[in-house]
Amino acid sequence: MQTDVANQTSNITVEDDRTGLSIETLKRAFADNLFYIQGKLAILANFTDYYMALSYTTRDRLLQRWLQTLKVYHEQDIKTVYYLSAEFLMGRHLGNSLINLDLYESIAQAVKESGLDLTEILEQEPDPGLGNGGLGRLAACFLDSLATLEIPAMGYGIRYEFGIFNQSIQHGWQVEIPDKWLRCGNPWEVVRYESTVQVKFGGHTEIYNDDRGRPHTRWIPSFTVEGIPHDTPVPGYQTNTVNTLRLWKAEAGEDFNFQAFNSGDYDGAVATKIKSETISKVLYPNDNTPQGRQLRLEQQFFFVSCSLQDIIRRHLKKYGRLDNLPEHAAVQLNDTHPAISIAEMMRLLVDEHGLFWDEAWRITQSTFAYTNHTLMPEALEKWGVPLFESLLPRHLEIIYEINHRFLQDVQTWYPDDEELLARLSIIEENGGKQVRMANLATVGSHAVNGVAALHTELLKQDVLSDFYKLWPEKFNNKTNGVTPRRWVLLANPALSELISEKIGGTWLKHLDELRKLESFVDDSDFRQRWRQIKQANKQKLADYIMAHNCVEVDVNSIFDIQVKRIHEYKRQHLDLLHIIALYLRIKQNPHIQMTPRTFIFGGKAAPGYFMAKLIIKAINAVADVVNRDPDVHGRLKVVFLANFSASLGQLIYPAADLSEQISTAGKEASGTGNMKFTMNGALTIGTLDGANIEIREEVGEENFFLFGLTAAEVEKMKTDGYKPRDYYESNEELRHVLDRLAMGYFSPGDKDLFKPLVDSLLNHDDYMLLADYQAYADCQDKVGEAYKDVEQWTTMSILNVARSGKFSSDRTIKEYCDEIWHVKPVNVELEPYDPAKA
Ligand code: 4GP
Repeated sequence: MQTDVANQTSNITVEDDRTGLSIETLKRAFADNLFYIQGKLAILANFTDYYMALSYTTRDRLLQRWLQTLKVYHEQDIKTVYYLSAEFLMGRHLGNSLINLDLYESIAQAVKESGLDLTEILEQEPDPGLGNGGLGRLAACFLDSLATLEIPAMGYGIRYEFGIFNQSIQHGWQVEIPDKWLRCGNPWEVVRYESTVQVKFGGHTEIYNDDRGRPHTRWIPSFTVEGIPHDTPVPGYQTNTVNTLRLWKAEAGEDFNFQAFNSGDYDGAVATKIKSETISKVLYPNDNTPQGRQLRLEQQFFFVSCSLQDIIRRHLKKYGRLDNLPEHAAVQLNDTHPAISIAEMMRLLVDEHGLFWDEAWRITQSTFAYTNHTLMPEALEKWGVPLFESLLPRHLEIIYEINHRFLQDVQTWYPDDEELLARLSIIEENGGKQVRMANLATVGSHAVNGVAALHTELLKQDVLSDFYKLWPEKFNNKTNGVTPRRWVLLANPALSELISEKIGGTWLKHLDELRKLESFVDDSDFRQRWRQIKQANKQKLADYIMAHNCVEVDVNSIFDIQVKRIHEYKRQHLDLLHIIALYLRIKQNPHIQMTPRTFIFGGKAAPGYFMAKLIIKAINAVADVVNRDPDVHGRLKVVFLANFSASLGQLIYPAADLSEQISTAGKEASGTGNMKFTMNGALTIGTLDGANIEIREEVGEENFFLFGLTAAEVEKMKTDGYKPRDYYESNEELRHVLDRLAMGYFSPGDKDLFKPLVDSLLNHDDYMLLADYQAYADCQDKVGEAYKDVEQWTTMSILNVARSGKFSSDRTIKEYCDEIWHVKPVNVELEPYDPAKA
């Protein structure tokens, strides 16, 4: 099936009107695509048709760069980054592609001249939610930066048919609805059937002798699944480079079994097909918590095996040998989800390509690197040995062999330290044998990194401390970043325009240049426009809230926002305790002065996470009471925005005055929402956790609202015996707040509804809300005061943006390139269209 590009040439060239950029050509292409691709007459077309036609128009322009990029990569001697991730939360493609191709203005004009409005068309695109939260979105920001920096790179993942569920709020509760994002087709993917791969599962292994009588092991699987690549172009910003995101769809080798069909067994005839397709059916909706289900391990192995086979196939085609793989491929493991790669690479090299173990191990270790994204012990992935054995029998053998050799080395370095061996072992022996994926990833990689300075330190001191002692040189920090193209230029066009007017447009590729804004901080015209832009962004969000929540909010109030996954460690309920306290202050003293606030929440809870779902219900219950109480008199509003997503984020971040980053110190690995808020001029109220620490260092402590225990204090308090009830007893306001919640004040008709929440805080409070409560409330009072000084607030907002340059994912990616991957940019020149060849 495969065609060899190098040996076949044709004289086919593309037409100018599929690549031309003039308004006239764009209009014609748009109309043509509506007619010929979408099959619609303009008078009968709906917005989805327009969206599709415009996407194809844009994709044609992308394809020219994409194919040219592939050609250059094919011809040149390069090293490529392969980013393996079970999640890619890409966000909508159309707007981003237009921005990166520098086509936004022309397309907007072409669409306008066609009698339509671009922003309305952009809203039609389903947001591809192939990720849960921070980890998946980071992968998407990284792909944007890799392409922008002209680094040869490929993302590898799973083409889930159903992404993260759509969240609707019914009677205050989260209800999950399947996300049928592919229902209307996906104009951004190209299916590459010719590169289909076979993935084996189950069965057993056996020893056989080769022609020369040497023994080898082979794997006899019990079933095989096909992986079909679906490629999406990933354009860089203002560059010709368009990289590829390759997502694998699982299919059965044979669609149905004719024998079974003919004998009337219709279910049996399609059983294999259903079993195979289930593998890429749906994303597990858990963030920061693994779900130890067989299907999840099947998903992980499926995309890993597809991707590694693909990498090896292409490498062999180009170089004909494997010893030089590390010189041409750097594979990054995005958390432990793809960690089975270490064993699969060994299997492919040893069993399928006949390399000796030591050589295969050298290649594996020098090719792979591993990023850890969480310190929470319960989030470290482990798989039961029996499950492993039944699904991946050969991999279990290989893991035992890796472990055996590794522990032998450790024994020579640290003789007679049984406990050390037990901690380092890839196999956990206590309470049912388990494979520890973080240990496998660490042993099999040449670099291990955390995602913010504190997180990396804690990895070294705590979670992976034994490995750090063995190999200090393996460990390094790569503080996360976010792409300013999506999160500022696309999300906040008015602010971007103002910035470019003042300092030129190059900041979008060199975010440190934002520092130049500091020289305008006293310019009153600039300051006024800064405020007007924020105000207009707040109005847009207010309109959205009115349309979706039927709540009227005051754009002159502080927009105090917490959007992220709902998790106890992120402490949305700390925010809520404070809101209840403010409300009770008003009830006690109806004339109390208070800076008006609009508290806005958004985020999904894992469907099986009871406490997180109860927190959502509690926010909505408090909102119901507060928003309806006439005594409040415009001082407080509480809003829970349903179905938080990348696209909703683009509306929310630019409208924020205050960014809530209030996790228990030591629990949030980095955070990336914190960076998006900062870049859009919100001030942060936050703890010394994750990247907050570095944000505060950059923007200056006077421009950041800090509160709370440090990670070391949290640990110390825990070891000394933390008693949350003491805080309850000694703090009157806190006591009232908790009592009201527990008594059913916010849940008439079900007075015990929030008791589990209160009980958990009083009896365990694993995330130290009560210990941090007063510091948080005091800090919030300072925020309220600060907001009254409009001029001072404006200065702080400008300085936050001006000093946010470090948090561009371009900076992060440059560090990965220089310190882990050792890759260089590759320039892609477009070949000019030659009408004579047409
Ligand atoms: C997240 C971390 O919780 C967050 O702090 C970090 O910014 C993000 O990864 C990207 O590094 N982890 C997950 C997860 O999303 O599922 O473990």
